[in-house]
Amino acid sequence: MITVHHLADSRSQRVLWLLEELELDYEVVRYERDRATYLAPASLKRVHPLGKSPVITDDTNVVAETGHIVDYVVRCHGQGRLAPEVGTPEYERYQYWLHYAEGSLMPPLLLQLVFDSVETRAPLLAKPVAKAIAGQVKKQFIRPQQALHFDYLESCLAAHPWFVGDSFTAADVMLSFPVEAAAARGVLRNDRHPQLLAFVDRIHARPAYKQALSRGGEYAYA
Ligand SMILES: N[C@@H](CCC(=O)N[C@@H](CS)C(=O)NCC(=O)O)C(=O)O
Repeated sequence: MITVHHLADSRSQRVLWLLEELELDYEVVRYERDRATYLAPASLKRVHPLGKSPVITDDTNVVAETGHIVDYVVRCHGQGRLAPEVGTPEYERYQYWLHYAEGSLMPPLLLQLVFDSVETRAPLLAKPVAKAIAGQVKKQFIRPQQALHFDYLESCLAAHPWFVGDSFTAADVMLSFPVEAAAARGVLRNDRHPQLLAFVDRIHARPAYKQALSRGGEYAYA
């Protein structure tokens, strides 16, 4: 039996969704974030030393890191569903997206969160300097990098509804979190990213996505 160690408002929502898409049996153990630090509780370190979510257990296996979890679940329990056939060009594209989502796309979104908090949490006297530095980093690095990645993703959806092609795959589940976060934070624009915004609408309409929300409890991906 798979157990998902699910941190509130986190990437682990994707794993619940994947399990629902595959109609697998699983249990959810929910963890709340610390209100002040927004970090996971120490109890999550009893499952994996980093104490990050998602992490799943499957009998004696402890599987961490979203891309690895998605790949593991599809390989071990998918029975050929939600992934292209190994050895095909589609399979290579699928693998690319599984790595790209956390490896390349999340960092510019995370950097924005970090520099937003540099601005808001700076002590009063240091605020003007903190704002000036954060503003420069956002202007010169973070926003151009976000534009580079999200314009690229937009172009990838021009010919097909899903990232690997005409069929929905676990790569779409993997990319959902950064694309949803970008939509919620105003990084995506109606005039510039209509395909990505339509992708968000499409995934939200899937019955398995809605079922995963009811299994995971309250979820604010922004
Ligand atoms: N690249 C990792 C990131 C894991 C991660 O940072 N998870 C966040 C939740 S979105 C977390 O556990 N944050 C709480 C903490 O760091 O204490 C993955 O995709 O699994």
